Amino acid sequence: MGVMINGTYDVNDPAPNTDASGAYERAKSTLRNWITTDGSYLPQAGRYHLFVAWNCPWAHRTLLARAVLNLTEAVSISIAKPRRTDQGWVFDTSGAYSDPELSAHAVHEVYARQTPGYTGRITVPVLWDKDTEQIVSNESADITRMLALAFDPARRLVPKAHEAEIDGWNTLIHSRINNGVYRAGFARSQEAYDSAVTDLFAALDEIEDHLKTRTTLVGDTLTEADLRLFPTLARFDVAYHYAFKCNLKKLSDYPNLWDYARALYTVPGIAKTVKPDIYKAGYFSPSELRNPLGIIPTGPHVNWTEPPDRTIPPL
Ligand SMILES: N[C@@H](CCC(=O)N[C@@H](CS)C(=O)NCC(=O)O)C(=O)O
Repeated sequence: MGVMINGTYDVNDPAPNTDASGAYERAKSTLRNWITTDGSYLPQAGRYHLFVAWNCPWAHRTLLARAVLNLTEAVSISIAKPRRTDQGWVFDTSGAYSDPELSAHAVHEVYARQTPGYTGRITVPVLWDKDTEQIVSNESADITRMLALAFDPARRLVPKAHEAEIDGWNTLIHSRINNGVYRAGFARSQEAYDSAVTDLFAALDEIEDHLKTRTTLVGDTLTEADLRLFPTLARFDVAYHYAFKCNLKKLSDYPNLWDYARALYTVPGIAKTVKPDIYKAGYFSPSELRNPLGIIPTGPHVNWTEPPDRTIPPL
C-alpha cells in the first residue's frame, strides 16, 4: 500500500501511523466538499458515485445511509476487492469488483484526477462527482451526513430535534468504538493496546446499559448514530475479536447490544450490506505484524437472522 504525492502514486508507504508511545494515529481526510441544496454540488439523482469496499467500516456507514434512504438508484457504486495490494484498493476488469464508472484498475487512479494534484493516503470511501469529474469528499462522516441531509429533505436520519444528541453519540462511537478497535489492533506497544481495549469495552458496556431501556441509541427510532455504530458491531465477532485482539467479550455476549444489532439487520436495506466472509478475507489479509501467512479462520459463524426481541421501525 502506498501514498500519493502531488497526484503521483508511490507504492512505498513512508507514513508512520503510530506515535512515539506506540499508539495508532488515524490520518485526517483532506477532500471535504459538501453536497448542499444551495451550493455548487447539488443533490441530483445520478450525479454522484461512491467508491467503496465491503470490508471497510468507514465505507459501510455511507452504504448504510444510501441503503436505508433508498438511494441505491440515485447514487451508483464501485466496489474494490477486499484484499489490498501494493497498488492499494484495486478493481478487476469485469464482474462484481470492477469499476463501472471510470474503469479504473485501482482507487489511486480516481485520486490522481484531482486538480490540484492530491497528496495523501488513498482511502475509501470516495464520493465522486460525475459532472465535474472531481472527488467531492473522502470523509465518510461527511458523506453519510450529506446523504442524510441533502438527499432527504425530511432529515429522517438526523432530525433537527435530536441533532446534538446524535452528534454526541457519533463522537463517542467514533473515538472509542469505530476507531477504538483500530487503536487496539494497530497498537505497537502493550500500553497502547491495553488502554485502547479498556476504553473500547468500557464504551460497549455503557451502550449495553443504555440499550436495556431503549430500542435504539436516540429517540427509539433509527438515526445516523445507529448507522455509525453498526459497522463495528457487524465486524466484531468475525474480525475484531480475534484479528485485532478485542477479546474481553464478543458482541454476542452482550444481550442488549446483540439484540439491537440483529434488529438493525432487519431494517430494510441493511442485511444486503453485511458480508461476514468478506470481512474475514479483508481483516485476515497477509500482514507482517498481524497475520504473516494470510490464513483466514473458518469461524466463528454468527447467526444474524436469529429473530431479535426488539423492533426498529423502518424509516
Ligand atoms: N477518514 C476516512 C478514513 C477511511 C479509511 O481509513 N479507510 C481505510 C479502509 S477501512 C483505507 O482506505 N485505508 C487505506 C490507507 O490508509 O492507506 C473516512 O472515514 O472516510
